[in-house]
Amino acid sequence: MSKPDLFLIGGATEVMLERLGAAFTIHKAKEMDDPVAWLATHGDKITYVATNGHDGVKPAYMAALPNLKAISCYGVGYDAIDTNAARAKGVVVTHTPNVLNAEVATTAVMLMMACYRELLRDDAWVRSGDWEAKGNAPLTRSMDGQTVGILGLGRIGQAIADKLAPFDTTIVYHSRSKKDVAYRYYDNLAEMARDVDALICITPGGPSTNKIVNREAIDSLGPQGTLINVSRGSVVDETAMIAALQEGRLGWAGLDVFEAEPKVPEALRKLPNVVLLPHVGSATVETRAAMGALTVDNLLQHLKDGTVLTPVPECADM
Ligand code: NAP
Ligand code: 8YV
Repeated sequence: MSKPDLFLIGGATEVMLERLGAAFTIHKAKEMDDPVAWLATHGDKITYVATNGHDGVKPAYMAALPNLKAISCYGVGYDAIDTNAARAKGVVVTHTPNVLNAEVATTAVMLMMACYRELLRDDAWVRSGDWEAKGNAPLTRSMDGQTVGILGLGRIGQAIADKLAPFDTTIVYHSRSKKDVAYRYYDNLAEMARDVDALICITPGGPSTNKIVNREAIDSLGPQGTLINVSRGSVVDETAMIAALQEGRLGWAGLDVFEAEPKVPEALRKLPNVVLLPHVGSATVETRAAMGALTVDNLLQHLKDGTVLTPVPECADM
């Protein structure tokens, strides 16, 4: 019996390719000169798609996949996939929640530590010979005992709060709804930003969070404040953030995600008070293996009995 056809958007690990290849005939968008043109001819035979949070599924691809059954996203964030359009076509969308909570939380804490303890400046102090030439590096700030505001106290937000506990932090949070937790809840983001030393963004991307960290929130955080973003670049008004960092209205920023990544504004790259990472929140061998396994497991499960393991909330009842 011939294997069902899978359209692979973006990359996949060797292990994923091996497991997928055993069950599906894989068609790699990345190896096609013109994927839309290829789909115009072959799209009707594709029943499964594997993609990732960054590439998602372009509307032009969706339109050319009339017999699609499931989209499996390698990542928990799925703002690059139009889940309503998928649902309307009877296509179930899956993602990879929970398996990356600890890793992304580590990345957030690492960025915060790097900002507070000036990791990059002090590394450069040693490498440049400044230590020998100028003496001890200037003092930094302690990360202990800080009040930290978490924007988006979901799965990863809670993991960040847990990882910060040994630093004797006071955790507060803002999200759309109050959670059943002991931390103080703010229904207003700017108000929370005014009361905290550091603000950590870990909401989904998409229209409801677009630039919610705006000039008002940034100015509320203030010259002694630290902004950490491990959510999506779209969540922070990047232009307002850069201006605030340049003018000393915001102290520091630790960023894993950017508005137009992998393009990062030159003005941001030049700033000394930022730590920049190339969207590597979940990017360890161990965590990517777990994400890859769940991405494939969802597809194999659907192939077996039409159910999936971890649907996105919008598709939970399909
Ligand atoms: P989750 O469990 O669904 O948590 C999301 C949180 O955001 C919830 O507390 C939610 O609470 C809040 N939220 C949603 N919309 C909001 C809004 N408009 N205003 C304020 N709060 C809002 O998701 P998760 O698994 O923790 O993942 C969160 C996100 O992290 C992903 O969607 C992805 O974008 C990002 N991420 C980044 C990386 C990376 O590599 N940097 C890796 C993994 C994930 P309410 O519903 O009450 O508002
Ligand atoms: C991935 C992420 O880098 O899970 C997410 O939402 O942002 C990251 O874990 C992304 O999905 C691309 O694979």
